[in-house]
Amino acid sequence: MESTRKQLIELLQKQDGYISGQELSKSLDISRTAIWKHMNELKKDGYEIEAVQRKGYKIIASPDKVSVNTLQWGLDTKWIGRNLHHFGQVESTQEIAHQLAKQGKPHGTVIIADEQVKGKGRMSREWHSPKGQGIWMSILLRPELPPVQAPQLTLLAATVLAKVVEQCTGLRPSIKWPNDLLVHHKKLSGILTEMQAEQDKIQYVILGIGVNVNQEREQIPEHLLHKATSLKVESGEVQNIHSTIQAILRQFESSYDQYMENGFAFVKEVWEQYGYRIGEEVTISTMKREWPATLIGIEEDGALLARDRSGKEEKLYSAEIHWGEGGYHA
Ligand code: BTX
Repeated sequence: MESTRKQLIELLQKQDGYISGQELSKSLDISRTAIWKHMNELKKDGYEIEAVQRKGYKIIASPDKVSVNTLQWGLDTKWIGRNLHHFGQVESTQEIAHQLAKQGKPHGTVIIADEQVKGKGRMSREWHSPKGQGIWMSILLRPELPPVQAPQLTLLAATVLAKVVEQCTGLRPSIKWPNDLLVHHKKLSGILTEMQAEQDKIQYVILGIGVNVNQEREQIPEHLLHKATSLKVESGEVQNIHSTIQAILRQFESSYDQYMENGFAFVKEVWEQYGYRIGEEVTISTMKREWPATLIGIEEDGALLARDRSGKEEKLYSAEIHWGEGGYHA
């Protein structure tokens, strides 16, 4: 049933003009009544389908509804999202992605939920993921890379999100090392990278992406108000979630392929164009200490480069950046 509908959408999509019920029923080997029933289901999914006598059917608008059909409709990617799972409510898309990875699902598998009730941030922090208001998505990757290079994928994902946000809304986000996307100093998006690896080989990486899209200011929980924002709050416009997801997937595939072919240099370049507080003094903290330092940029391997007040430069692989009074950080 599901796959017939998918084929039906593909046939309608291929067509510039109309396609007759007869042609559809022949291609799919089902009756005209069955076609008509499927059309009604598509309409329920939010597709606008025009039916003209003696001409046939044509899709005139795909819905602003997130479903496997709407996400795959017009998604012209080679490997990302070809295998796509969509859920209403889940605990965390990361957990589902791990299960699917262990079942052997392919590189590029995408898991999307409308709502997460146990959305995860880094270091067991929570990620608020309210229903239908954002992008809560995990991408399963099976890169042929040594495990030490996995953090580069986080930086790559951050550049992808920055580009898409800029293209879709005109807002100019910045990336706080390593992975927060900020607009007007508030967090719009977060990335959580989890990896399963052996000594020198990655088995898989789950790249978790959370983007606040259509929350109104009043809908952001009190405890996050001073540090979180959404595309709607910043742009003043409701954004189409499913086309934003498609834009992320397209951009991700193209950047990932480029990275695999040419290495990290171009990611570094893009990252530094969006880099937050580069050239400014911030407070850096690690598990062991906290000190003021000027951010210089990122290294060829993705590490953060900072200079302390004595002029000494240091490469950091794991640290938090703070600024402002009271060491506030997003
Ligand atoms: P992080 O550890 O950098 O950020 C988590 C912190 O951000 C929280 O402690 C909280 O202060 C703040 N925060 C929580 N929710 C939000 C929000 N919606 N917007 C802005 N700030 C918030 C960032 O971790 C990584 C987030 C990845 C989320 C994705 S969603 C799909 C996938 N599934 C899953 O469970 N996690 C990932």
